[in-house]
Amino acid sequence: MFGIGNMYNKDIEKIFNEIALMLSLNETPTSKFEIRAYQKAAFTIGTLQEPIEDIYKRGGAKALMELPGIGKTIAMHIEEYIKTGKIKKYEELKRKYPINMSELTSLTGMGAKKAIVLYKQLGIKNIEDLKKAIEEHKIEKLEKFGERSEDLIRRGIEIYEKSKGRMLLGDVFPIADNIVEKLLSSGLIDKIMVAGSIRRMRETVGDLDILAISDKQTQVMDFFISLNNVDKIVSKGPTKTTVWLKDGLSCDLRVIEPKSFGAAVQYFTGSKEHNIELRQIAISKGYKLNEYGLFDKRGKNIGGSDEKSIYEQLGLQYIPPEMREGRGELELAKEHKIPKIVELSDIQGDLHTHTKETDGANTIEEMVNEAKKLHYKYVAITNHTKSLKVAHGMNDNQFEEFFARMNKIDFGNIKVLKGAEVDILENGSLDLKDKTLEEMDCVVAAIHSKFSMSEDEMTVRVIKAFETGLVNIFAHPTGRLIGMREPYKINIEKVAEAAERNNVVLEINSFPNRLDLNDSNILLLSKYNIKFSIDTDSHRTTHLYYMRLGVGMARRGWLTKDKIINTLEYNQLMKILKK
Ligand code: DGT
Ligand code: CA
Ligand code: CA
Repeated sequence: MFGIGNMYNKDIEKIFNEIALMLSLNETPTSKFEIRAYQKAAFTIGTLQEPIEDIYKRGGAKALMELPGIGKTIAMHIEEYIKTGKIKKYEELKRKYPINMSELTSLTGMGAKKAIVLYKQLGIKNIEDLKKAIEEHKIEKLEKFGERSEDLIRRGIEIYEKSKGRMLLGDVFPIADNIVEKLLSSGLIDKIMVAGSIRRMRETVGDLDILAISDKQTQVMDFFISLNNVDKIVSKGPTKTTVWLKDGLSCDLRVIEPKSFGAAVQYFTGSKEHNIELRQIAISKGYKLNEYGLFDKRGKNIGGSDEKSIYEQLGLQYIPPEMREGRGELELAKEHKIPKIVELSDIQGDLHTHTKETDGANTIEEMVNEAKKLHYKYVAITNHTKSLKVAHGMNDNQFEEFFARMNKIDFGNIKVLKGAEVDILENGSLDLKDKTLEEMDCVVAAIHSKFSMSEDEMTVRVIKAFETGLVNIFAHPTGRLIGMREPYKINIEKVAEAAERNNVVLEINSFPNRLDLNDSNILLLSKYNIKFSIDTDSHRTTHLYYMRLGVGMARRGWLTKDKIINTLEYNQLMKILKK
C-alpha cells in the first residue's frame, strides 16, 4: 500500500515508457492506441506533483482514473505495482523482447524506430551489440541508415559512455572522505554519513550520497557549494543540494531531521533492489516504510532515528550494507542467519606485494615498514618472474640472490615471506624452476599473457599449473580490468574444483581496477570447499591501504573470516602454504 516518496512516480513513469517502446516493436493498427495510452500515462505520472500512492490511498483505483490519460487498465497496473512492486504485463514484454530499449534510445541519433529496425534486422539488443555492429560496419549497409547515420550513432555511444562514466570505488573513497572532513570542519554539522553505493562498497560509483544532521540547513548548503572542488551547482535547496565536482562526478548532500536520520541512511544506502524487498516486508506487516521512517497501521512513527531499529522493528536481523543487493539477504535476515562476514580488522597480513627489484616503486624495507604500520603479522614479497619483461621479471638466479639478501635483513617484529608472482605460461607450466619455487614460502601464480585463448584452453592451462603442486595462490583469477579489459574466458567453476583438489587458494585482488574475484564470482564459488586470500598486489607503500577494497568485495560475497587465509595467525597460515 505504501511507497517511498516520489520514487514510485519515477519508477512507474519509466515502466510505462518502456512498455510503449516494446509494444511499438510489433505495431498493429490497434496497438497504436495502446502505445499512445502508455505514453500519455507516463507523461501524467512524470509531471505529478504528489506521490501517486497518496492518490491511490485516498481513493483507490477510482481516484487514479480521474487523472488525465489514465484509464482502467492503467489504473490497475498502478495498483498492481503499489501492491506487489511489479507489473505483469511489463515483465512479460521484457521476456518477449530481451532488448534494452531505454539504454538504446538514450543515445543521440537513435530513436525508437531506428532501434526497432536494428533489433529486427541485426538482432541488436543493447549498446554492446550496437558497438560490435558498428565495428563490423554492418549499420551503414542498412537501408535508411548509411555512413553518416553510423557515424552519428558512434558519437552517441562515445557521449553515452562518458556521461555514464562511473568511477572506481578506490578513486571515489578519498574524494568522499575529503568532503566529509571539510563539512565536519565547518562546525555546522552534528552527524554525517556517506550512503549509496560507496557504503555498499560497489566496485564503481555513479554519484555520492551524503546525509547530515544540522539545525543550520541554509548555512550548511552555502558552505557545501563553496567547497573548492565544486565545479557547478546543479540544484540548491535547504534539504537537498546537488553539485558537480571537479573530480568528474556529482554529489548530493541531504540535511535530515534527527528523527528520520536512520530511515534516510537506510533508504539512501540502497540498493534499490534491497529497498524494494524491504518495503514489501513492511507492507506485509501493514506498515509503511519510506526515507522518513517506519510507520505502523495507525501512522504512528515506530522507527526512524536509528537504522538498526528499522530492521529490528521489521523482525529482521541487521544486514551489513555490503550485503544489501537483493540477493537473498532478506530471507537470511528473517531467519536470523546473516553470516558474520569478514572485517578489515581481521586481516593479519598481505600475501601479494612487489618491490623495486621488479616493477614496484619502493624497497623491500619500505614495504615491510609500511606493513608494520598496519600492525600486520606477516607480508609476502612476490615479485614478477622473467617472462614478464615489461615488469623486469626476475630469473631463478635473481630470486636466489634476492632471498639471500632478505635473509640478512632484520625486519623486526613481522614475518616476511619469500615469494613470487610466477607467470603461468601458455602451456600451463610455471616460469621458474621447481626447485626455486619449492624453496619459497608463498607462490602466487598468475596469467599475464595470451589472454585470447578459448575457454577450454585457458581453463586447462590454469588447472595444469595447479597440478604442479607448487602454486599457493591463484592471483586475479579472471584477469579483468574494470573499464579497460574484459575477463579472459575461463570456466571459473572448473578452476574452483581444481583449486579444491590441489589446495590452491583463490585471490581477491584489492587493486582498485581489478577487484578480482568480484562479488558475483565469490558468491558463485562459495559452494566449493576452497579458501580465499585478500591481497593488495601493492606496487608501492600506499597501495597497501587498498586492503579495505578487497575486504569490501569479500563482504559483498558474504565471506566469513574462516574462509580467508590471511586472517590466520602466522603458524596457522604456514600450515596452509606448505607444499
Ligand atoms: P550509484 O550512485 O549508481 O553508484 O548507485 P547508488 O546505489 O548510490 O544509487 P543512487 O545514488 O541512484 O541512489 C541512492 C540510493 O537511493 C539507492 O541505492 C536506493 C535509493 N533509490 C534511488 N532511486 C531509487 C528508486 O527509484 N527506487 C527505490 N526504491 N530506491 C531508490
Ligand atoms: Ca550514488
Ligand atoms: Ca544519488
